Order: sequence, then C-alpha cells, then structure tokens
Amino acid sequence: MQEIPLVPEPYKIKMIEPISLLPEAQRKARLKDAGWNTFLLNSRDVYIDLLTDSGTNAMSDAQWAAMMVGDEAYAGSRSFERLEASIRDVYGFQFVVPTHQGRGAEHLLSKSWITPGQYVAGNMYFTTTRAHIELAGGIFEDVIVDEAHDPRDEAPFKGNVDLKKLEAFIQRVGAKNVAYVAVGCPVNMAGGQPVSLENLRKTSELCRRHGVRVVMDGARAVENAAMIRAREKAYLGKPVAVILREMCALVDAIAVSAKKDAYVNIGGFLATHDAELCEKAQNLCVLFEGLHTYGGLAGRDLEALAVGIREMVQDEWIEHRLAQVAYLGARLEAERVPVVKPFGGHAVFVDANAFLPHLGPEELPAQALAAWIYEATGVRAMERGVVSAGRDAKGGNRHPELELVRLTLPRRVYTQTHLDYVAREIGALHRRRASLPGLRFVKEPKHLRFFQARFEPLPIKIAA
Ligand code: PLI
Repeated sequence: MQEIPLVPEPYKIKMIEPISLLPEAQRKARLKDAGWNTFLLNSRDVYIDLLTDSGTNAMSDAQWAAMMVGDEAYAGSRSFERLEASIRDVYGFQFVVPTHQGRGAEHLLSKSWITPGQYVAGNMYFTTTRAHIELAGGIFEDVIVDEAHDPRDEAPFKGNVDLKKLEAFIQRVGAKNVAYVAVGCPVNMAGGQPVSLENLRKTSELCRRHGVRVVMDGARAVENAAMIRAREKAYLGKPVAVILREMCALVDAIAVSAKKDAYVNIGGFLATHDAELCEKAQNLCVLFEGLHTYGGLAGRDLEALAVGIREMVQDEWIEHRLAQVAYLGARLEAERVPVVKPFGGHAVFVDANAFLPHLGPEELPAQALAAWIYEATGVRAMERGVVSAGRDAKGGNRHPELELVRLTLPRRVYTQTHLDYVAREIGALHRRRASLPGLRFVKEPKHLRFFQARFEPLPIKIAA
C-alpha cells in the first residue's frame, strides 16, 4: 500500500467536548425521525460531525482571549476598527462591511450590483450564492472548465474559469447585461477545486477589457492560496499571505463567509476597493444586518474574527489542514471508496454514482449515501448533488453531473484516529453497497430545499 504522509497537528488540546456513538438501532430510529436528511439530525445523535466546516472550527487561545476585550458599543466599536485593520492588512481591501455570515454579504452584493434581468457568470454555482443572485433578479451562468465535472480528472486547477466560455458568453448577452463575474476560490461544489493565479489574472483581464466587474467568493480563499503554492509553478513555496494578497488585487470585491478560513463560529463580510459599492452595501446593511460597524455581530465576534484572519495565513495551520484532508482521502482510497480527485482543501468528496452504481439519478444516490453513512457509522456527511442543485426556472430538477457526498473537516477539531475510524467504517459500508436503497422526496421546501427536505427509502433493489 502507498505510504500516507503524516503531518502531526500543530496544536495541543486544552478543552474537550465529549462525543459518543449511539447503538445502531438508535441511529436507525434517529435517521427516520430526521426524514433521512442529515441536516435534520440532532447533533447529540452524531458521533463524528463532517456535515460542514462552516462555523464548526475550534478557536485558538488567542481568539478566546480577544473575545474578552470585545467592545459592545452599538456604533463605532473599537472591535470593528481591529477587524477593519486585519482585513486591510491580510486581504488588502480598503472598504469593509461586516455581516452576520457569508450569505449576508452575498445579499448586500447582489442587491447592490444586480439590475433585474442581468446575468452573473461564475465557476459553478454555490447554493446560497445563486439563491441571492436569483432573489435580486439575476440569472446565473456557469463558465467553469469542463474537467470540473469529472470526478476522476486529476487536473490541478479544476476550479478555473473557462475563458473561451466566458468570452463567448459576454459576446452573446452583451457586457452591459453582465452584472459581474463571480469567481469561487476554490469551488466548493466541484470538490473544493482551486483556481490558479494565472487563470484568475486572465479572467480579471478579460473582464476589464469588457468593463465587467469581478468578485471573488473568498470563503476558503486561503485554502485556494495554499493549493496555488503547492501546484502552480510560479508560486511554489511562496507564503500563502503573499499569494492571497495577489489574488485579492485582481478583483473588485470579495464576499466572505468568515466561518471557514478564519476559524470563527459566526461572521462574514463584504470587502472592496470600490467606495461606491461600500456605500451602497453599508446602507443596505442597516436594513438587513445591523449598523455598518457591527453587521449583525457582537463586538466579541468581531474581535475573534480580527485575530482569526491573522492566524489563517500562517503557513503551518493551512499546511496541516491540507494534509489532514489528503490523509482522509488517501485512507478512503485505500479502502477502495471512490473519491473526487485531486483532493481539495476542506473536504473529501465521495462519488455517490460510483459508490451506488445500481441507483439512477431519480433515486437520489448522494442523499441516500449520506443517510446510510450515518446509519452505519454515526458519521454525519452532506449531499452535494441533485437535491442541493434544486429546480430550474421551469420547475424541473437540475441534474448536475457530480453526485457527491461531502465529508467536511472542521478546522482543528478532529484527530487522526477519528479520520481512521471514518475511512475504515465507510470502507466497510462500501463492501456491502449492493444492498443499499435509494430515497425519494416526501417534503420539498421552496428555497434551498436540501436544508429542510424530508425523504423516505425506496424498496431495496435485488441485484440482477
Ligand atoms: O454559510 P454562510 O452564509 O456563512 O456562507 C455561504 C457560503 C458562501 N460561499 C461558499 C463557497 C460557501 O461554502 C458558503 C457556505 N458554505 C457552507 C455552509 C458549507 O457547508 O459549505
């Protein structure tokens, strides 16, 4: 077997939260209560929680200490000044509008820049991002490279914008009908695949030629920077802090869910070089989030974020994170579990179509696999396939080519032994995959249906 590199944790544990594995009969009952949707499980019933890396991170002692000096003034708090200084130093944007989390920033951005009927082109959709584009009257157009849709293609930058597709799209609809181009760095729904700096630069140049603005979804921009440093020749070994600044210099604005890279449990922001966008967003902020110097966050949250932003660009943290994801991926591969390659920065994505080849798309393979993983192992994962993709304007199901289950690693939370357990148990489930049935909807909410939908199992198929 190929040797799996070990990168020991660059931290030690000084506070613990007990977890326990329910007996299988109880897991079965809890899954039924949850309508076979892992979002509807109670955390107390979960053993290892790999639902998301969003807001589930462990903060450092420095972050906890900073919380004690939070300035809870309604207006003009010192904590906002510290956050603004961190964002200016680390990302390089002049103007900062804090929000309660990433979708708050997406809301302010979409409402500020989209005129109903305009398009937003991007490198694959993200659920909340597209929902806010559509709520603002915009239409999303996917311009990601084709290899992003192939789980087995090992290209290093499967998050790249396809420049030919983007050029053709702008020519077809006209530049004035494109509100902005949104580049996810990296692309969550494609498996956490990064964008190269060369591609981001060319995308930015193409947009400038047409007078179209560029926005980065920077929820995990540090992970993207670390993958650039590991995979892009011109940047090999450069500090992630330097790469991140270079990425940000190429875009007009960044919408950030701070609940990822920055290790906090809540928070987000919109940051920009554009004074006019800042003014519009600040004004909308008072309607939807709170005053523009707290954006729905407590002063102590602003403090934890200000410190987390400076921590996140320290190379040893991000190196360890990427190594942990690669370790889990390699362990799963050793168990012959089909996974998306190359590994991204926040999760290992299991290819549900390859895991459950006896299920058709209408049997919701990834939703079903996430449910059966919980039942068999107590591990909670998330569907990223047809259920997440939702319905199109005509009401039909969107059918993405990728039908994935995401095993997402919270930052600084789980140890290598937890990951060994996950890989071993999912490996055991894979060996008995032929008996696993699909699911069907019994309740389908209108917005972002994957969060609250309920399902029931279909009859078990007898293999031919
Ligand atoms: O969950 P929010 O509102 O803080 O952030 C929304 C959001 C925006 N962009 C990207 C790329 C995300 O991944 C994202 C949230 N992601 C979640 C919750 C996840 O589990 O991936």
